[in-house]
Amino acid sequence: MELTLSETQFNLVYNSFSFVIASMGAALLYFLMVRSRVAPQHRMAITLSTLVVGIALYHYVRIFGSWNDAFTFTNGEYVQDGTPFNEGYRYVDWLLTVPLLLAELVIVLKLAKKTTNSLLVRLTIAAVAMIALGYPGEIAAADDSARTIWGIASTIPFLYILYVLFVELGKSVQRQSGGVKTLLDALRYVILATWGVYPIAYMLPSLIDNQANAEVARQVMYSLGDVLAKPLFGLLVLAIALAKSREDGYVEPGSSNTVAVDSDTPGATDGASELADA
Ligand code: RET
Repeated sequence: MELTLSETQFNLVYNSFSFVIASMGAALLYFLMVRSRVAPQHRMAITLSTLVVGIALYHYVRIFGSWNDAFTFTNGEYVQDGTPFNEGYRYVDWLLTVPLLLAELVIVLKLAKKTTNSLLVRLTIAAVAMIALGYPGEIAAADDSARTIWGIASTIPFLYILYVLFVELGKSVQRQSGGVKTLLDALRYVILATWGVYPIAYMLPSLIDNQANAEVARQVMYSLGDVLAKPLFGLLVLAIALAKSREDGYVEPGSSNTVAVDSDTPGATDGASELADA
């Protein structure tokens, strides 16, 4: 469908994509730099975070380019008369990154091998089904019932993923030690809050009459969702991996006080942590 956007509408999406590119790039560098602070047995989760933001960086560069190529600035407005904007980049990105994000969560838990494998297989299948079923609806017209049908089909594996994370994994999370347990709880709620943004953004073209507004809101919401679900999620996974490394007594090679005692450590007072950090 041909859209006409005001300068402000076009730029809102343009700047959101630019913001995502900067966030993914910064996260990529950061995850590479902090790697050695994590004990080798917990590094796999950081590797996955690094891959996720790297894959997203590439896709957002392509999304950004596709957005620019799709519009021409004529008479003070942006008219969509160029190469069609390719929504496919986003779905290919999710196809790769969503299973990796779920794998991060499972791997950082360090469960028995059999349980880990079973969770990885089931969550990957559900994630791939959720995204593959969502795509035909995403590219359907706003008033096409295909949008609703594919949306509902995609919600079934989505609910299954939430069931596994909140019901099945609940017991494993409760078994983790104090600080790690709090972080893992936070991580699951971050998933619930940020992943919930996607189906809402998907529904906007059917809910909002003004298609220009719907398109802008959808792109901005997907972009913010991706920053929260990838770099922010990666930072929480990093915090868990660091807490577990500390519990395992890991000290970064070549540093005297990298594993500083902090106020989360049982028995440490704030004063003690300041001394340890000094
Ligand atoms: C779709 C289609 C409509 C129904 C549902 C959807 C869910 C999408 C989700 C995407 C998550 C993406 C993430 C990306 C981060 O890297 C496909 C929009 C339920 C949950 C986490």
